[in-house]
Amino acid sequence: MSGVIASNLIVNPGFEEWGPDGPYCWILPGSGEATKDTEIKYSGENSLKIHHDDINAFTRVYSGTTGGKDPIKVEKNTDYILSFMVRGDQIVKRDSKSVGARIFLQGRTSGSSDWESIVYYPAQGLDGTFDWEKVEFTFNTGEFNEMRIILQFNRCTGTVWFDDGEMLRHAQAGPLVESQVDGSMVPINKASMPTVVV
Ligand SMILES: [Ca+2]
Repeated sequence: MSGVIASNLIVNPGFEEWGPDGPYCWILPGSGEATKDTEIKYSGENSLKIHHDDINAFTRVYSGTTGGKDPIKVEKNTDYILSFMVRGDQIVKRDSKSVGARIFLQGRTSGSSDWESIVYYPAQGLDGTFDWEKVEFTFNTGEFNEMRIILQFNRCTGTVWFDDGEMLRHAQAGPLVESQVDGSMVPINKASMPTVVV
């Protein structure tokens, strides 16, 4: 597997695969209604649609990987780009503290059970009616090597759709390759560089 180039880290990123409990590798707790939409989608056959009639409803859709429980693995102190295509219809927030639609990213270090907030994007959330738009931001993983994405639709009425999620290692960091030192996945310019302890 040497020379592997980094690719999308999100499993089922376009909400194409669904099981009895929702989209494969996504978790759907909350009081809103999250469903598969086969008519309004950005690409493929399906999108994730969240609809609220109750302005107090909140929905948080959590990313996972195999089985929906494992976090997304990333490299520490590295830039990544996260994006989703998002569409909104008549989203009305309850008040100025309401989130509406936004992407919430959390991180933690392997072995820790506590997730910490990294980014809310956009901070003020999306509302109103808008056609498919790409919501994208770059973040640095810092000391975290595990990530969890939460698609939020909180304290608002209306409908939001998500499709085509993508989490990529930032291009400037170069592709990941297998280290000749210990077999881990590292940036290509560090692949053959042994760790020196002085
Ligand atoms: Ca799709």
